[in-house]
Amino acid sequence: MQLKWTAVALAAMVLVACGKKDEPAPAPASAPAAAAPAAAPAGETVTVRIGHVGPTSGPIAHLGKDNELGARMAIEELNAAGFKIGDKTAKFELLAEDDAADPKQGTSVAQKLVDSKVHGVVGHLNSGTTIPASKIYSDAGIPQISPSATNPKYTRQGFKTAFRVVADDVHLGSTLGKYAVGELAGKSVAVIDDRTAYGQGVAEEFEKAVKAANGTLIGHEFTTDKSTDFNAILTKLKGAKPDVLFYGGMDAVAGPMLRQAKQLGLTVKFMGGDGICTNELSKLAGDAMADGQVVCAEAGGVDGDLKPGLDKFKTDFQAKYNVDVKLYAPYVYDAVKVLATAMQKAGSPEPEKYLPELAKIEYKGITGNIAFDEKGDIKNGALTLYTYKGGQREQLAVVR
Ligand code: ABU
Repeated sequence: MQLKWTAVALAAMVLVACGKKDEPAPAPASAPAAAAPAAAPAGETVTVRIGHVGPTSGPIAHLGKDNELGARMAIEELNAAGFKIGDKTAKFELLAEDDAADPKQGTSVAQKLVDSKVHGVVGHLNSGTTIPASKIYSDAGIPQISPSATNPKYTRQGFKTAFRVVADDVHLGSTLGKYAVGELAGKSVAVIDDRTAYGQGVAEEFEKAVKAANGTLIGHEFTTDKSTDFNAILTKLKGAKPDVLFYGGMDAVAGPMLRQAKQLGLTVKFMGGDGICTNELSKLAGDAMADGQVVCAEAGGVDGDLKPGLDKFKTDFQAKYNVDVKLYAPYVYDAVKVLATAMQKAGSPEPEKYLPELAKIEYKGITGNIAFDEKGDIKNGALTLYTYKGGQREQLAVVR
């Protein structure tokens, strides 16, 4: 059944998540000596090592650096606040690693973090690195929260240590597929994917939804996450006269693809998942992106009462690092705070002690209310649909 994307329907889909507010508790000003006979000596600290992994080199280094800054911001705040775990002041250390979006490098740096005895990991950014790395963290019993990897397999391996604070590709692909047919009148749809775990997965979910909505798939071509020349596949697809072209991949490839599509006269509606849904896309596409031509979805989002908190984070981030949030920095920031809060609840940063608290956390973050289902996926995850006007991302709707 086609989904009608009227304002009323969209509004009905927007849910205000209800979760218990569970901010990290501030450090107490002082503790009465009589009430804490077993307390550690005043000023005692506990070092907490948080690993972060993303591609800070290669074509999507801008996204890896965005994520890493989100982690730095959270850790600096926790340290400045004198965050307490048990009766000790926690000193958080960030161990930041670059996996270059490469699965082999991803497992190599995952093992390095395990060897460094990290207490928790936020990352990786890509599904193709997150999934193989998750076995290494699971074997070591180290909790991992991905702030951006959306392939469903990550949380479907039975690992008790794997968590995700964004929606997955089933949600992304199915929502975008319905939108393509229902709202963009995309009766004939073409698809390109980059053959990564993310690109292939989100494209497959998109195709399923298009077919379920009685759209017709008129072609599916392939590229890679490092390709720069798309003329052959775009020319082939142009001959089939699609209404909509969906790209499963990241913004670094989607931008040049949009340029080459325009040069070839292929001026179709262009769609993609969260990987293309950045402000960087308009820079990468140059003048090839017409207003309203591109529709994409971020795998999270807030509206209503929660929106000012996220907007403030983005303003503070810009002021602190002199760079705009690219995509998932707020989700990384929340993921670090979630780990810290679980440690505080357990009174210990040791993974085996705080993992049960993490599994049942209810945390009110800047990206919304965070609680996990039995697989480790965020409960009631949101998506935010965007288009671009004047080169700027413009929100269409938050949907669940
Ligand atoms: N979710 C888009 C980017 C990361 C990934 O899943 O590969």
